[in-house]
Amino acid sequence: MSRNDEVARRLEEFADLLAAKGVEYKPRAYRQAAENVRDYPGAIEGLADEGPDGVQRIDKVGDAIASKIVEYLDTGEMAELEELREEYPIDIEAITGVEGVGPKTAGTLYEALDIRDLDDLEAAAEAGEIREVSGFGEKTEQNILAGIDFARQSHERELLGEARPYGESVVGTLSAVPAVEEAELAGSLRRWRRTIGDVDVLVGSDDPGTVIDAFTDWEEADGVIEAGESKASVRASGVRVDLRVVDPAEFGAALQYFTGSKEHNLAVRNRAIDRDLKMNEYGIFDVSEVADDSDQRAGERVGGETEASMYEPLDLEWMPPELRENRGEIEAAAEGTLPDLVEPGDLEGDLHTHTEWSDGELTIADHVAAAAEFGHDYVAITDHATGPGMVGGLGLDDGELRTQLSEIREVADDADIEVFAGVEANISAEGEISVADDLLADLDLVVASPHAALDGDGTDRLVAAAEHPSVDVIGHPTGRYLNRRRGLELDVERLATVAAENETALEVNANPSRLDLSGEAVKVAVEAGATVAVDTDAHSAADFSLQRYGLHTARRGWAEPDDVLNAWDVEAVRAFLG
Ligand code: DGT
Ligand code: CA
Ligand code: CA
Ligand code: ZN
Repeated sequence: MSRNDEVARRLEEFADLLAAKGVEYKPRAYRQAAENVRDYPGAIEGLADEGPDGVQRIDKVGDAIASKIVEYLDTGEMAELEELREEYPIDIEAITGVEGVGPKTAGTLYEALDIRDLDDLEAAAEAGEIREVSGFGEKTEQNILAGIDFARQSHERELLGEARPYGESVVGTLSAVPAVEEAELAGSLRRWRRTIGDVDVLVGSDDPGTVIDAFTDWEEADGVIEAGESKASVRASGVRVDLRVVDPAEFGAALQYFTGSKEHNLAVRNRAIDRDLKMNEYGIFDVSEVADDSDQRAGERVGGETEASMYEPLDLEWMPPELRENRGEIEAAAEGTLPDLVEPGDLEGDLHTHTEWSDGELTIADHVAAAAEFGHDYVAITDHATGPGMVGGLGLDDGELRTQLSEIREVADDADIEVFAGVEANISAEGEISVADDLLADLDLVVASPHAALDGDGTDRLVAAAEHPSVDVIGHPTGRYLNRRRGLELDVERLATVAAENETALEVNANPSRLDLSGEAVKVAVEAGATVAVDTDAHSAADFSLQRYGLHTARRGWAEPDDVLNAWDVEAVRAFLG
């Protein structure tokens, strides 16, 4: 986390705690300052070198706030914030994550009922205590109760796309330490799960002390939670990072164990028990001759240096981490029928992207150049059409789309890569497409996405869209935003069957806030014969690199290169688009 983000977070907490206390106006000033600090393009510590006057060059940062920022950068604390935290010892970020509960309400509930966290809030709501507080009623209490589970999920689990860069950074740092023989991510991050409880890192080394020191000195760590002889945990930008250092001879066993999932490990371990083998984080052991197996390393060791050596004695092929969810991978590994998963290098293009014509950043020419620079052979320009869900004049009407189409053709003539002229049309609640049929027919590629009425069952409307002769891709099918909005419920199998019949692809939107379809849904879709498209929905040059999150999500859905439209070459894609 940049220091700008760090400062902004503290100012936001300041604002919330002031509001909890019932202070007026000031919270707003702190919040505006926080926003501008976060958006300030330079490093705030550079400004702070000149003292409070330097920091005040940021808009809406007055002298009081500027002094607190400088104080924080100098000492690591804001004394007044610490006082407020003592006065209101509440997890304000978690509590205000419940829909309808603002900081002021959180303050009132603390004063009246000593509610400090989500557990307290839930208990009080269940006991009917909240409705007794003045200003609250039974309805409010029910709403709070209904919102707690969702808030809990959002609060506790970090998005894959936020946690992964920290994980990679720490593995990079540790790999550079000479005492480190091997360093790898483990846990849900290695399995590319869409949300992450904590980051697990595993190192093989004969000198754990040196590794632990390097880890606790990692420059992105905000603080050390605990540090022992072979284990340590730090916090980086609100994410907990757990390190374990193991004997290099046992690295494979530990990697297998700590990659999980728990469900996968349980099923594999049962298979071991059936064969008189015992497996744990130290290895896999033949215990048929062992009477007392309280010693974890008892018996004859038959594997453990590499991960594959943990599976071999069980007659199992090595399984890519994305598959390890006990969803049939163990049976497939036993039968030798594991999928040949799509690989990062297989993707040749991106079929859902935005330019400045709607809400993207770049001109068409610059956007195409950025796609080529990223390494793509083709890119589709799919700016938003106007229609349901497009607020504030965001989308293009049919006339504007026609004008854009001719400009796309001009850019395409001079481009080094293939450019598909497209649109992202909206699917109405009734399943209609928000662009005229003759225009749709003139475009190379039509992405149709739901952007409004994103609750309830969406299968019928998406089926109708998939049957439209010009629609090529259903964009972010459920419309979910992880931790924020559940999106549509779908009968994926029915949708995928119709999509397969109509040569319509289903998107795996790679944006880490979406990852829509999910891995589970991809598995159902490809089994039903549908093709998926792993697209970034890029709005800037940097966004092209988000594709890997979609790719690994598709791998979690057992997708092979044939199942993925943009793993095909340009002629094959053109044929699919018809
Ligand atoms: P997370 O952190 O909630 O996103 O999910 P994981 O899968 O990273 O889980 P975590 O961090 O609690 O533990 C890392 C791995 O360690 C987990 O995937 C499997 C292994 N593990 C942890 N606890 C147990 C356990 O009680 N039994 C077994 N078989 N494996 C465990
Ligand atoms: Ca974990
Ligand atoms: Ca962990
Ligand atoms: Zn889009």
